[in-house]
Amino acid sequence: MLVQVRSTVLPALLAIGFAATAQAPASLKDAYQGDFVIGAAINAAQITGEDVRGDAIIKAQFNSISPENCLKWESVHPQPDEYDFTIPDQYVAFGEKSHMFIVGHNLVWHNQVPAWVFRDDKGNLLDRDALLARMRDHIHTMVGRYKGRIQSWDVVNEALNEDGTMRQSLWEKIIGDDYIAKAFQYAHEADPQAQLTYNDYNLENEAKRSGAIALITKLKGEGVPITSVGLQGHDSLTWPTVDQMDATLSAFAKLGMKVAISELDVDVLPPATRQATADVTVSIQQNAALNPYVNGLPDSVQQQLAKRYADLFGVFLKHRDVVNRVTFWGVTDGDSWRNDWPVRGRTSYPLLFDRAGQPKPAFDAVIRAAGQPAS
Ligand code: 9MR
Repeated sequence: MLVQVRSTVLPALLAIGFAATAQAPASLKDAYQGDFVIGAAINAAQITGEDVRGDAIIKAQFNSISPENCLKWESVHPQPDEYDFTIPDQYVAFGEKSHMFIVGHNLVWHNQVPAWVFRDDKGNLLDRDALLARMRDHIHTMVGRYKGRIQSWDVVNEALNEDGTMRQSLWEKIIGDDYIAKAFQYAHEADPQAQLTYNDYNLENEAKRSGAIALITKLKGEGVPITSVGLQGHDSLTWPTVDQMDATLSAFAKLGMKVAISELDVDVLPPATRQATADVTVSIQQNAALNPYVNGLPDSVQQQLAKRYADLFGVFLKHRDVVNRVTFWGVTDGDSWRNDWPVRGRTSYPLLFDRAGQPKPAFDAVIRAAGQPAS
């Protein structure tokens, strides 16, 4: 057993140690100490300790965690009277043990929510009051259980369309636009100290960003306890531009919001959709042209990825008074949702650690970018 653990952990530690000798500081969390916390979304194998190599990287490199899937409604609350807190409790304990900033993701979303949530026992859609009661109960149960332990909740996820209008989800159709205000109120009642976030993708695009600005301005005007915006950051080598990022961070800062880069990854594969999206319902047929790097990432692309990450961190640093967290959506390339979305079974390279748990040139670039804010 000892031999097995040593042989799995040592390469990861050596990799990290190697970076340490190349330049100091050696960890992401140390490099950005005093700027913002650096997080990773972690999966069940990492939470339970099964992924020994992944856990070594998480503990060495990150001071914040997000739950990739285990706190979503369908996982934690699969039936009306059934909550399963087995993995979520371990998730929170994992973060506490390493004194991490712990994120809750998410409370109200149109995906990964069971169909029963919106229906009565005869299968009919609920009315506004009944759905509000169900939403309140879920939020109070979740936020109340981890009060003072989960520091920041993604309260509402992806409520806007690309043109900035409200998404016609069942939440919106049944309750009305004020489901968002209600969700934030319930979360605040359950833990008045928690940071409460509106989380979405593509807010760097002007139309959607304008919608978010209007939404937040309205919520703030009504005294709704929203503290921050989550920019998911499912980026590519070319989108969003540094200028779009810069303008987006300035715009939310102006509203008095803190900003979390909440789900960062950078896609290097050929785009499979015409417009950049993180809509998890999109699915495209696999073909070789869409999956060009099965046998490894060419050095030229590796360098582009490194440069891209350095540029993005330059903007985050420029806005470090506003950005309070940068969270990667996964630990190693092998863990990433990008291997199966929007095309199943591709070999994707969006993160800072490769499939063997080794730091990539992009890791060194992010470390080097620390302390050098863009002007
Ligand atoms: O990474 C998550 C993946 O494992 C799930 O299959 C997927 C299903 O909805 O959700 C992924 O995480 C999403 C996050 O919760 C919200 N923003 C988009 C993320 C990537 O799809």
